Formats: sequence, C-alpha cells, structure tokens
Amino acid sequence: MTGNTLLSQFFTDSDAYHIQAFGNGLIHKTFTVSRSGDPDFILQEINTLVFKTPKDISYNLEALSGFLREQGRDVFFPSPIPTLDGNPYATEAGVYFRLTPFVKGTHTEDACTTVEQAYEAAFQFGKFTAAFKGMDVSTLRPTISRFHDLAFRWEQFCEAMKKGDPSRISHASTQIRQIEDDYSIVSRYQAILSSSEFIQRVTHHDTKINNVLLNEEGKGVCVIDLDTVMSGLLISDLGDMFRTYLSPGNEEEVDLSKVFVRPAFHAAIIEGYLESMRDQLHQEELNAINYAGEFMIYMQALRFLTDYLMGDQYYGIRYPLNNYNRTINQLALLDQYKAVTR
Ligand code: GN1
Ligand code: MG
Repeated sequence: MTGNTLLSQFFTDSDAYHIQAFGNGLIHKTFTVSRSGDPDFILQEINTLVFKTPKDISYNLEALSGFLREQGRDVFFPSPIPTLDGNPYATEAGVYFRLTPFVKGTHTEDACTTVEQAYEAAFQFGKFTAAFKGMDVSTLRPTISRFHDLAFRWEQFCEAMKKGDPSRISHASTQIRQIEDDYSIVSRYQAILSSSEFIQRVTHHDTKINNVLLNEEGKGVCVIDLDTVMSGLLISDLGDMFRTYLSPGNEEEVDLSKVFVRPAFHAAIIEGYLESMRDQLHQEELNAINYAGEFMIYMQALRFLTDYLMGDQYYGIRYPLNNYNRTINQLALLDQYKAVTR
C-alpha cells in the first residue's frame, strides 16, 4: 500500500496525514490515519477473498442509515467517509479501502476483563439490533453468503473430510470425533430455522468485545466493524459474546487451564442484552439463550477445524498448528460451557 495515492482519493491535502498499522483482526488489515498525534480516521483494507462484493457492505450501511433517518431514531454508528469522487471506498491496485471516523474519546478493549464490560457490550449489541425494529431485513444483502449457517459449515466440514490433507485428518482424529459426537447442536439449529418464533433481525455477526467503542468511564458508546451486519438470528450475536467474553483465555490460548466459563459474565451478557431487546423476543428465542453459546462455540471449532484440514486457507495463522490448537481450545470451551449451562 502506497499510503499517499490512496489517501489522495479522500483528501485534497493527503500529504498532511500519516498511516499506521492498528489492531489484530484475522480478516482485514486495519490502520489509523492521523494528522498529528491522535488518530483521526480508521482505514481498513477490505479482504475481498472473504467479502467478495464490497459494494454490498456499503449498500447495507446506507440502507441502515436511511432507515434510522426515516424513523427519526438517533442511534449512532460510524459510517464510511466517501472519497472525493463520492465512492464509499477507495481502490488501489484492485484492493478496496474504507475510511471511517475515529470516534474521539473512545477506546476498545481486546479482552473482556470485567462484568461491567460484558454488560455494556451486550447492551450495545442489543441496542443496535433493537434500533432497526420494523425494518424489512430481506432488503439487506448477505455480505458473506451463508456466514452463520451452521448446516452449511457442517457441509464444508464434510467436504474437508473428503478433500482435506490426509495427514491432517489423521492428526485431528480426536477433534473430528468430538465434533461428530456433538452433531445434535447442528440438528437444533435446523429446528430453529423452521420455527416461526425465530425472527430474522438486523444482526451484527461479530460481537467480540473490540467491536464496541467504550468511553473513558468504560460505558458503551456504539458498535463498530459493520461488514457482517445483515439479516440474522439472535443466537449469532448472543452466542459470539458468550464465546468471546466468558473465558479469561481467548481462542489463541494453548494453556487450557485458562479456558473456562465465568458465570458472572454469563449473567451480565444476558442482562445487558435483555435490557435493550427483551420486549422484542419470543418465548422460543428466550429458551435458546443458553443454546446460543453452544451454537457459536461449536461453529467456531468447526470452522477452525475445517480450515486446518484444508491447509489454512481462510484464517490468518501465526504458526503451523495455529488452527489445530484453536480447534482444541474451542472444543475445551464448549465442554466447559455445557457443564455450566446445561
Ligand atoms: C473472524 O477478523 P475477525 O477476527 O473480526 C471471522 C469471525 C470469527 C473470528 C474468529 C468474516 O473475525 O467470524 O469468529 O475471525 N470473521 C469472518 O476469531 O470470517
Ligand atoms: Mg473484527
């Protein structure tokens, strides 16, 4: 990336800005753009292997802002800043970049370390979904096709069992058996799909703690990283909070003694989410609150395992057995989670 030709698509005085690498997402490369000292903007290189039609991301964000404007609902999220030509992103050598404002006075946390953070984040993700009550979500485009469709993830796993690297399949035989033994998690998802009580709503689909901006007092300000916002189910957002906030050790942790469930965080997530969403939820959705964690932890184990078997094509890896170890980690978390919630 040659910063200046890129920034000149956004600013007439692009030389006044400088770009610095920022954050640690597995999918996009992220940078800060600053004039002097503090960051003024966030610049993201959109991973088009994952997001095959970046236009759909901006289409959705415009539809969401339009809905809030029409309804007169005052809910903030950072929208992309158009280029000087009026495009929602810049391109350089076929690569797409998006610029959004850096919200002053806010910060993100890479790990959820207090129950207050868990509550604040859950409240913000619930508030985000709640803000779009009444919107026709079928107008939103799937920015990643069948992203949180567990039946599809299962199919991809079955495909990897046929086409994957034979030595990896044999190395991961224990994890493969564990995944197969928990197939009932896939069956329950299929039952949910055919239930009329499960409502498709505006869903974030990536509710990790660093996708919430917090102010200096640690209160939630808004949610960010809106690429995967599309129509979806509550089990996705609630489930990924359980998956990523409950354990002090995250998905990279290889010391499994650090992977366990903190019940007070579990309660805080439910409390925060229900605070903003309670009046919209149907009984069957309420009954699936604990299942949400199983759904997301299992799906993540399945995705890491599938990627390992297929030779690490999707997730960025830091060392050769990274995806294998992530699978072990998520399966351990799943066991712990079931022990606490079933
Ligand atoms: C990816 O890039 P990041 O870390 O926000 C992935 C999520 C996974 C997560 C696992 C588009 O998110 O679904 O939960 O890695 N995003 C996509 O760490 O696949
Ligand atoms: Mg992210």
